[in-house]
Amino acid sequence: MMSREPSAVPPASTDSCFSLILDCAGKQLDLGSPQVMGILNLTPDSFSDGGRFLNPDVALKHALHMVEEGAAVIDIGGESTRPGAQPVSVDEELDRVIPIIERLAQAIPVPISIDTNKPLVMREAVSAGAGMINDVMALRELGALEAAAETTVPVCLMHMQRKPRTMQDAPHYGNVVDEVRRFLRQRLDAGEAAGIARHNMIVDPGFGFGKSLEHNLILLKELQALDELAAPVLVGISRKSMVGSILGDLPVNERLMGSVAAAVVAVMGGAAIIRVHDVRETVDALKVASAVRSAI
Ligand code: 7PM
Repeated sequence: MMSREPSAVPPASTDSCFSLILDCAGKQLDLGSPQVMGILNLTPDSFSDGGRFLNPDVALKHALHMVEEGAAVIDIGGESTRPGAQPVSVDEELDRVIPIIERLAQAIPVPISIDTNKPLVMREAVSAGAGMINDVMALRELGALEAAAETTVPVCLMHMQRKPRTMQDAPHYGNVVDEVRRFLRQRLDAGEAAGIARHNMIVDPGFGFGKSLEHNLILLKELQALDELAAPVLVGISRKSMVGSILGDLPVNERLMGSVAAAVVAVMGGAAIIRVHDVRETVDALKVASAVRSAI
């Protein structure tokens, strides 16, 4: 057991390696046991006005539902960081997410995570009430390190080989675990140099981001190798193509069981936060995994 500042959970009662409670702009995220991050649905059917603006009532209802199901944090993104997504302008991203964050921050008791790589969106989202930054570019955009440091909220640094548009064109590694770990260590160091507290940084191997099925499987099998970074690990596998491929090219709406299985494997490998679409099912499965992990 490692105790890291700021600590409030007695080590004997915890499952994860982190007796750590993150302060997400006044709302707490307790990583003493594995937690679920619910993905706020921003698919076209939750948009009105020809698909440009999200209907805040639909978003609020979905977020409240996920909180009732046990989500400890809600992730919201303007879709610009999704693989293959059309890049959206900063103004469009702000128009999409800021009104939702303002509403959600008042309405839900758990922190809101903003999925963005744009410095201005980070700043505006935290001003609007977001309590965490989720950056699939790991703060590599110009000005992102400084913006994240100034917000003082926790940041998730994700590994991605190349850029979303080209990342799945024959991804290649010498040793995928070593290379992902080295990248994340370098981004933790860059974050710290920019003034982000070590205890406010989370790492994520970025399943599906510039990785073949074999790369994803090795990373999941060897997840424990990231413990060396002494940062909480976030894992996002929910409904991803790695699950579909393993199950004989199952379509995205039939990947629940496989996604839950992967979440359990990740928690047994030490993951602290699991990012998912299906909150209730994952919360139940993680309670079982966590109970097994903390058995003495
Ligand atoms: C299409 C393909 C749409 C893939 C959306 C995706 C992660 C993330 C995403 C992750 C963190 C998805 C992905 N994945 N942020 N954002 N970790 N930190 O399946 O694995 O949601 S987008």
